[in-house]
Amino acid sequence: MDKKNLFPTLIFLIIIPLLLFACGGGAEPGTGNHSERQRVQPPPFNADSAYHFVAKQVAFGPRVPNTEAHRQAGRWLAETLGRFSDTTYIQETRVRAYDGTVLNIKNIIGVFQPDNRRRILLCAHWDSRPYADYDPDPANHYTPIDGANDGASGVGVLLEIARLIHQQAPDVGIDIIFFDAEDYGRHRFSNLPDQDTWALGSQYWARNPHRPDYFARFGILLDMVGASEARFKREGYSMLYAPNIVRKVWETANRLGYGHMFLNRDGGFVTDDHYYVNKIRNIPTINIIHQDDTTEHGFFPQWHTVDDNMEVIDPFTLRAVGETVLSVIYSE
Ligand code: AHN
Ligand code: ZN
Repeated sequence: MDKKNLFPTLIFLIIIPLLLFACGGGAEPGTGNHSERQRVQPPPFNADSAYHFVAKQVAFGPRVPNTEAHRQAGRWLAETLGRFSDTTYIQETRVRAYDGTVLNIKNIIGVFQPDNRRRILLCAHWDSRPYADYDPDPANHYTPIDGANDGASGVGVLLEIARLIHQQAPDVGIDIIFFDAEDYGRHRFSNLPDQDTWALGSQYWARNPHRPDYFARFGILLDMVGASEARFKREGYSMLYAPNIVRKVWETANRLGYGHMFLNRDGGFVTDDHYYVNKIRNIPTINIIHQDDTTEHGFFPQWHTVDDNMEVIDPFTLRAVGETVLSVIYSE
């Protein structure tokens, strides 16, 4: 074989593998466009660990402000989050509830990588409702609830995320806030006005952040993220204030195989902690919240009843939400 005939062959031998390599690198199976690709593979979310964190909170009894169970649960949450985070803040204050009751409350804040200027806020409420005012039995209308799903589920998922980012740090700084007194809103059968009666802990934090110049690129609130058959629709205020974050999170869930739970449908507007984080602190924050239009109140069937207990909790739902949030923070 003479040199002239060998040249085109050599070109092909060199160029073809190069082309294949270049294409292969850009088309890994299961990944989407560049903006949503993983920077680092997130650690595996342990649904049993998250479930245990939910059960542990519920075991203290209803976490209603000014009760012993609330004090004990608050102490345990501060200790547990404090074991995982670099810095912990306990923000203690008194707020006035809609009925005039003065509540001793505690926002519990865990900071990871305090010197990182790129930050993501993750939050949930840790208190439980003082009344089961949607219970089918009127005898329970003033009974405090376990709030296994309404409250403890979001905190459980975030404690598991805290445990994991402590082991393997993502590229961004994370702030985890457990807000108090979200669920002391006006009783269904009260004649008092309802304006701003919910989310008292986040209203306080939004006006008095743990660091005066606090800012995050975006925030994610988890509320009622543990019931079996949970369905998450695009919540109204989330779409109003942070539509691109909703899109990012829903696309991530879909890519992970949870498209049947994160529906591409609009839900209602829910006055929840994220509303005040958006409105007062101007941090674009979404709410991942179980909405169900077959119930009269629009939430999961046991909402604000004495049946919102551990029986409602399904580790599969905790995992779907936990994996999705983890994937979002490790791709940031
Ligand atoms: C209202 O019903 C106005 N807000 C519901 C927010 C909430 C209660 N989240 C959990 N419990
Ligand atoms: Zn509630």
